[in-house]
Amino acid sequence: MKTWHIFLALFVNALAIHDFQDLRQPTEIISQNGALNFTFTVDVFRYIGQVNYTTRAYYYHGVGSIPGPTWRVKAGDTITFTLKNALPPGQSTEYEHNTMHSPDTTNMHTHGLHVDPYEDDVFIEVHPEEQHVYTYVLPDNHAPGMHWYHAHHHGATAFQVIGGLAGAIIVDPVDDSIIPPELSNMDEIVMILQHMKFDSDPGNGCPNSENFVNAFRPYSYLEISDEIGDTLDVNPSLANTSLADFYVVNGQYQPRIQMRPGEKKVFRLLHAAGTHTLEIEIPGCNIYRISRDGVYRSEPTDAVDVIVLIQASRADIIVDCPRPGTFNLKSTIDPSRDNIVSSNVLRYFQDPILTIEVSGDELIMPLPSQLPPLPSYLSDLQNVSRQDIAGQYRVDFGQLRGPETCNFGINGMLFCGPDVYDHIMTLDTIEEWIIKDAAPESHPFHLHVNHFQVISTTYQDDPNQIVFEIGEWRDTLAARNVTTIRFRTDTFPGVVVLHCHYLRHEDLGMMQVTYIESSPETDTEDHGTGSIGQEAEPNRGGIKHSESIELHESDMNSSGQFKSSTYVFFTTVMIVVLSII
Ligand SMILES: *[C@@H]1O[C@H](CO)[C@@H](O)[C@H](O)[C@H]1NC(C)=O
Ligand SMILES: *[C@@H]1O[C@H](CO)[C@@H](O)[C@H](O)[C@H]1NC(C)=O
Ligand SMILES: *[C@@H]1O[C@H](CO)[C@@H](O)[C@H](O)[C@H]1NC(C)=O
Ligand SMILES: *[C@@H]1O[C@H](CO)[C@@H](O)[C@H](O)[C@H]1NC(C)=O
Ligand SMILES: *[C@@H]1O[C@H](CO)[C@@H](O)[C@H](O)[C@H]1NC(C)=O
Ligand SMILES: *[C@@H]1O[C@H](CO)[C@@H](O)[C@H](O)[C@H]1NC(C)=O
Ligand SMILES: [Cu+2]
Repeated sequence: MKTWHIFLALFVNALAIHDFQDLRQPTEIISQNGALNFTFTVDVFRYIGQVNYTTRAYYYHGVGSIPGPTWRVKAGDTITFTLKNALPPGQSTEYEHNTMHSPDTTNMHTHGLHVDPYEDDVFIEVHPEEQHVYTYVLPDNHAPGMHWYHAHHHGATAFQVIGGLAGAIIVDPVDDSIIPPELSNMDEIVMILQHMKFDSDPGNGCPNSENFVNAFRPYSYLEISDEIGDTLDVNPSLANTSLADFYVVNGQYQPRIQMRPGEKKVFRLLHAAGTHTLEIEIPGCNIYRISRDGVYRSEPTDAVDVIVLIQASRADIIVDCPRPGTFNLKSTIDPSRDNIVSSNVLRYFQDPILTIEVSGDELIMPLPSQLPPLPSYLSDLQNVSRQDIAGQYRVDFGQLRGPETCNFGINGMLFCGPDVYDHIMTLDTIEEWIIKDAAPESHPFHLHVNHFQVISTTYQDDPNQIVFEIGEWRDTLAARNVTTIRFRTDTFPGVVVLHCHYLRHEDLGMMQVTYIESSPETDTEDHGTGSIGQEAEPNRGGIKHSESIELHESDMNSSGQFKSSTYVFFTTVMIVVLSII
């Protein structure tokens, strides 16, 4: 695709950012001859814009920016990435597990990339004055698409991502000819949506618990900063004191773009956040979705009214506005979608987020009739037969039982540590998982390294499949009711982390580790440290959780439902496991 190679980020720090300025593209770092070798330094940063505040940012060649520069690579490339932590030492690093802690310890996660989990290892800790070199080797058949990178130190993820430590990763096709000419003729515009919140909103907490921290609600950056014990002075200064809660695009408040009537552009939307769900509309313009979470559909959708962007998700959309005028890209809360999106406080209204000025001569641009094909690791799993499914697992998002009723966990438990595997899989086989969420709010389920295909759902309130589509590939899914997913354990043995991408829940323990073995029972790699618990299996480095939480085929009927007796059994097992712990 034709890219806007606009390298204006050098000026970002020097210029005040006013609304209705032209949208800038983040600086791009582009691979050459199959290699991308660069360094980011995490340091204190004063963001200047609709609000001025002190946070942390990625510095590239001495220039800090929110969001960080875009990494632009191709399948088969090697990314040699040095992450330096230049934050001042001295903040407390003592902490309790599954609490918000260590504001100055960081690391890197490549959200959506299909790479070795021992490189994309979120348990690496880069402390102040330390550095780590990550070497990501993209497989030769990596699908083209947009992903993102963000800090992912358990306990500091929400704080650092909401604070701005995030940016885009674009995987371009090796062979441009797989992009249909109708698409390659369109300008593409990266739009990274980040949330800036400096007011306090009591929201829905857990009134009967001292542990008020776990509920679903948007927290202000100041609250999270207080809670994590950050000693850096955020010192926010708002340009408009009535405007303390807003989204920015590529770091800009209400920027604008120009288009000609009928012109089609590709907007690459990235929701680089961990709280809200956005419902993006552009009244007066046509929207055709061509990908989600960095994976192309087989063809563009028909024109759609709304693009739901849950936490962490991406959507590439083709947009055209037939008539001259000014049009708003906005996030709405339409009551007709109350049941569809989720009846909680995490929906978000902002009009506009960005404006589109349409003027000049009309352009007629056709839509592509088909989109680039998917690689073999994303081959359709909807019709595979039952005997081809090697493993099954269930991820049940819910509240813990017991006094701390506000704590959310997975399968009744909080995160147990990096070396405790809740499910073991075999390389190059097909897995079928059930994602269950009984709450009216929907926890966003995220799986590391491996995209998954949505197979079926019992959720009946979204017949037009606005939030997710049966058959599509995702890396983050709004969990509703009972949804079945499948994926192939392709290429990479090792740990597979899963967690809630309402990032505060992740920090507080809504996370698990599963594991892909090279072959059944004969894993020869030894990467883990195996320090937690008894019965460590030396070949694997870690230990496996109780067998009883494995899901067996007989537990599930053909529509992907759990039998209620099984559920009661699981619940009992969980309570026993918890009381042992
Ligand atoms: C990456 O660049 C650094 C600094 O120029 C150099 O020392 C290092 O050898 C390079 N690494 C690779 C893998 O090219
Ligand atoms: C933010 O900082 C810029 C640059 O120093 C300054 O021009 C602007 O007045 C500041 N805005 C507020 C609201 O303090
Ligand atoms: C300040 O923000 C409020 C709330 O968004 C808005 O109504 C008002 O017009 C803004 N004032 C200025 C001067 O921009
Ligand atoms: C899967 O099977 C269904 C029903 O037999 C059929 O309608 C559908 O086209 C098949 N899908 C694929 C991708 O083969
Ligand atoms: C959830 O699934 C159950 C069982 O299939 C169904 O009765 C119920 O209507 C579903 N709820 C929604 C909101 O779709
Ligand atoms: C599966 O469970 C659902 C909900 O309990 C039920 O409606 C359906 O009939 C069951 N299907 C089979 C094949 O048992
Ligand atoms: Cu959650």
